[in-house]
Amino acid sequence: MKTLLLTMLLFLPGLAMAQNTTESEFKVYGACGMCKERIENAAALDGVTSANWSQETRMLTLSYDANQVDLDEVHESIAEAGHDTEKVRADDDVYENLPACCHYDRKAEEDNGGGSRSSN
Ligand SMILES: [Cu+2]
Repeated sequence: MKTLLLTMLLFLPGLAMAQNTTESEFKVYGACGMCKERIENAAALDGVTSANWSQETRMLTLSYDANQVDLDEVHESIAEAGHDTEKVRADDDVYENLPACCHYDRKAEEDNGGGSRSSN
């Protein structure tokens, strides 16, 4: 009896940790191998089990536990690191501070609502 209880105590946490992994793929703007590292590091939030960005296709493939992390948080984190995603645009300042080799062609500013900003 005592052994059974012990076995259950050891076993239950294992069950609770069973992960529910979701796969997702989205576009992240970047240029070189440094970008790849930066993007993948920024994407590696708690709950993300793997992040792989392709320099060729500019697609980020993500495996994550949707109970632990929201996809929007990953977009935000990548944008904070200086990279536009298909959903979130990075701050111009952060982008400007990237090394020269990392100055990728930016995402079109189509979602800025049509107001003309010609002055500088
Ligand atoms: Cu780069």
